[in-house]
Amino acid sequence: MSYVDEVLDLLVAKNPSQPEFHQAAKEVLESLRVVIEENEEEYRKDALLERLTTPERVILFRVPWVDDKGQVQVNNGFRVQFNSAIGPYKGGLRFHPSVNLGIIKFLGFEQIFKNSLTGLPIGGGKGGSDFDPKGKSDREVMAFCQSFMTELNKHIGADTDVPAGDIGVGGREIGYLFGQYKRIRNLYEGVLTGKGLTYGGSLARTEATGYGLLYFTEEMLKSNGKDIKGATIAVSGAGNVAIYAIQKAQQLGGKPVTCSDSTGWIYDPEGIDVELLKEVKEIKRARLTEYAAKRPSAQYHEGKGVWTVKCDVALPCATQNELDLEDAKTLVANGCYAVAEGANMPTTLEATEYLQANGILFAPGKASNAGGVATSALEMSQNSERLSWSFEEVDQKLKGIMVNIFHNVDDASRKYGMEKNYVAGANIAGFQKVADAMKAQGIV
Ligand code: NDP
Ligand code: 2IT
Repeated sequence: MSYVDEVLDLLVAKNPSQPEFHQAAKEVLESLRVVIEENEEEYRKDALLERLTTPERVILFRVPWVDDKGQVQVNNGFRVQFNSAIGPYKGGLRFHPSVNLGIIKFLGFEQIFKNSLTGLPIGGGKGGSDFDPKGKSDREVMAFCQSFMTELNKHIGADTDVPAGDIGVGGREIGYLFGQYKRIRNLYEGVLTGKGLTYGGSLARTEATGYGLLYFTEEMLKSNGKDIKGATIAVSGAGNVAIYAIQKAQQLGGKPVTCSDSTGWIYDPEGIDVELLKEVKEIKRARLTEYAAKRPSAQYHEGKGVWTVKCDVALPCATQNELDLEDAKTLVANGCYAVAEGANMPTTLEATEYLQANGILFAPGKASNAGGVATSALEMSQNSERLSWSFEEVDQKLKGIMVNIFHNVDDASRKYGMEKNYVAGANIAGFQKVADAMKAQGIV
């Protein structure tokens, strides 16, 4: 049996009930087959793939907090410190009821390669909780964040592990988490990114994932003789990534016509009104029905459906496995020519294969959504030198990083004879730096 197959079998046996982790590992290891086969015996002897797929450390903890009625609530807390070969662990925190160890492991595993692709010195990690911030008062969110950090602070630090936001964790949560870290550790340091601008945050970090997605997409389209200008774009999600993807798409001359949340979706043929969307989602934390109520051109539908809208480019920006084989068939039938992932692993493996087999340009999240974590690393740099760069400076660096990632991914796919397979290109390009660093550091 090939080394890749051995490791995949072992991984499934050793990590039961973690389908998302299996999915992420399968996609990466399948891509790496060509690289591993060049030197299979050495990789096997060093157990490089077993080490790569086993987290360096997994921290599980209880998060007790008191709700507004005086009732004690208990949630699970997680931090997976996956790989520190190329830098301190770096990756977001997700607060969502669906969070479990398998979800955090899939996200932490993806983060290793994504962070490597940025070219910056950051290792891979991820964390979170099954806490649901929806419908909670500010005081409840603060109580939860303080309890979460009361445990997490023991395991993180500006040169050890630097968390940030993800689903359900935005500026409000990062503020409460930072305050509690500082209070307990008596340290004012860049232990979190995505901080507010008055206490060490970076300009353009809020916009970075969505903007970066569009910079990557623009470069990918350009290199394939297409243009974002004039393209009709279907976007899913209505959170941090989706909002700033829509904004940058409009700035580049594209026309995003959809967005969605966990209960329904909007089709707005005149183009999404970003200011209204921000007001509904960032300020009021309300449902998309409020967007439709204020926008005569918008149609609101319950449930799932953005991929049924005819589009040139699709940008899934909500959550994992939100674009399945049926959706992929609909997109192809409707003439869509590019799919770029803003979310982490939003496309199922079957859907990805179908899109690629039908000649759709497909950008995997670990490459196309790397702008968020890249700008987090820029926030770390600014914190270290105790300076703040201008919006334009950060944005220019972000753009340069995304354009570079596209070309590194494209070059890797060509080098291994898989031209335009950006999934393989991203996995191979991300792997190489991490594998070299792991080899150099011995058996640890
Ligand atoms: P947010 O919490 O800001 O937004 C998530 C959006 O997706 C919300 O509109 C949410 O709906 C919607 N959604 C629909 N279905 C689900 C579901 N089953 N689970 C969770 N959300 C759902 O998160 P982000 O925009 O930050 O993250 C979106 C995706 O992008 C995630 O996959 C994340 O891992 C990834 N990502 C985020 C980065 C960042 O910097 N924030 C960086 C790179 C990737 P509702 O409004 O009803 O909650
Ligand atoms: O998935 C991701 O890359 C993020 N949620 C951002 C991580 C970070 O450290 O900024």
